[in-house]
Amino acid sequence: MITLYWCPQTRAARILWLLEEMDQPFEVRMVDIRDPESKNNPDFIAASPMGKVPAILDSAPGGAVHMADSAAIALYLADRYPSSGLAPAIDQPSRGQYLYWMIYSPGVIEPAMMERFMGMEVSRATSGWGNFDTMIEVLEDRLNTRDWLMGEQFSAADVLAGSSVYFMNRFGILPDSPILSGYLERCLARPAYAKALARDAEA
Ligand SMILES: N[C@@H](CCC(=O)N[C@@H](CS)C(=O)NCC(=O)O)C(=O)O
Repeated sequence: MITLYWCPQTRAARILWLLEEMDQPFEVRMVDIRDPESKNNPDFIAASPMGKVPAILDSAPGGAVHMADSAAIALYLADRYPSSGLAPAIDQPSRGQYLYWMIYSPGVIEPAMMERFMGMEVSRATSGWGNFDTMIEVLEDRLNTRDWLMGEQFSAADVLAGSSVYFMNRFGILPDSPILSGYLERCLARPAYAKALARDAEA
C-alpha cells in the first residue's frame, strides 16, 4: 500500500494526480503544512526531512520506501509500477528524452517560475534554468507538434509539467500561448487530474 502525505493547494496535488493515473492501491494522509504539530509524525519526517509535501511511504514487499519531492516520487512510482505505463522502460531509446523532460520541471520550470514571481533579471547563459522566456519557448516547441511531452503517450513527465502549467495559469504568469493552453486543457480533461483537483477543492 502506498501512503501519500498530502495537503490541499500544494505540489502534493501532482502526486495525487499521478496515483489516480496508476493501478495501485493508495491512501492519503493529510499533513497541514501550516501547523507544525501536524508534521509531527515519524513516518512523515522519515520520508521528508524538510517537512515538505508531497512525500510517500510505500510499504512494498521487500522493504518500506520513504521519500519526498514530487519529481523523485514520480520517477520512483512510474518505474516501480511499470504496469501503469507512465514511463518508457529503461532499455527504450525514448528513455533519455523521458528523463530530460522529467527533470525539466524541477530543474528548469520551477526555478524559472520563481524568477518570474520575484521579478528577477537573470543571465540566460549562467543561470542553470536559462530564463523564464526560454523555458516557455522550449516547452512550446516540444508541444507544438505533440499532444504530450513524449508524443502520443501520456507519461509521468506530463504530470510534472502539466501541473506546473496549471500553477502558472492559476498564478497569472502563464503567457498567452495557444500551445500551452491546449496542453493544459488536455491535462484537465484527464479524469485522474479532475479527481485530484476535486479532492483539493473539497478540503
Ligand atoms: N521540490 C519539492 C517542493 C515541495 C514544497 O515546497 N512543498 C511545499 C508546499 S507546495 C511545502 O510543503 N511547504 C511547507 C514547508 O516548507 O514547510 C517538490 O517538488 O515536491
